[in-house]
Amino acid sequence: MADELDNYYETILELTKQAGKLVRDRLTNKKNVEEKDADIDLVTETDKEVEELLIKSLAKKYPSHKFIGEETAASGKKQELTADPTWIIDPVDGTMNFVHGFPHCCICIGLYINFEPEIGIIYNPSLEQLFTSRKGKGAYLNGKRISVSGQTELNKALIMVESGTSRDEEKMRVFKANQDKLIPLIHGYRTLGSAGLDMAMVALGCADAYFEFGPHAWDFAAGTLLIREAGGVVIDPSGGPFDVLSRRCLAASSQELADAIIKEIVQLYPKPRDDE
Ligand code: LIP
Repeated sequence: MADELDNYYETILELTKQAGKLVRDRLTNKKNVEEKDADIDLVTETDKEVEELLIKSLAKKYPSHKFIGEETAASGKKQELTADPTWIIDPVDGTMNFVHGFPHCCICIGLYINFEPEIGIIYNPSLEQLFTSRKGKGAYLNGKRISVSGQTELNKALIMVESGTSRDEEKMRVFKANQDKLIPLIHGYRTLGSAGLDMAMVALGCADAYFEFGPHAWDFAAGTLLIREAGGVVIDPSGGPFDVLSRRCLAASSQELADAIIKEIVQLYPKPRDDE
């Protein structure tokens, strides 16, 4: 199995760099932008082309593998996670940033086997930031080992948040309530417009926590392993075990900080789940 995982890792690294060139070269180009579920939930031809490149190449080399992709899901194809090796892909995470030429967007790729993450890759090609992780082997940025900050105190924490890609009334109410509650208690609120990059900042130790209600498995899959391998925690925002299909995530540099955030925030349970 170790040799197989080595092979998977080398393959996906090469494909990620190929895909990253498309994103980097097109960041400031004019784009064909379509709206998905909301007027701020966007997709471009590059999102689709990157996902197709990754899935077609992986499927050709590993025909028994399964795939969960943001744009495949958007086309209506049912997405399910089984024990089989499953690649969970967000081809351009932070599409709104990509549309604006704002260089904070990334390719997120997680490989799950037996429902557990084995490989997590987050690549921002515009800034040449390649975050990599393998189960039990640590977390890296451009080949250099990284670790979470270890911050335990809420009043010293920089917290990553996102307002999301929907203007859903309940989601906006909860987002504002949590913003109003937390801002007076913490060092600062920051938003990059990409769940993947938010999670990468926690793994890098330059942010101390991230939480969000609403994204999908493809937003969370890679960052979950990256943060855990960097020494952090990734759990459900109510304190229970993390469920990659739940559309809910709380990542933190320590369990103490996660517990402090849980005490303060209002919960939201986005529907439908990714497996509904
Ligand atoms: C985005 C996430 C972001 C979230 C948005 C959206 P996309 O991913 O990275 O954290 O707030 O709702 O899901 O749509 O740009 O791939």
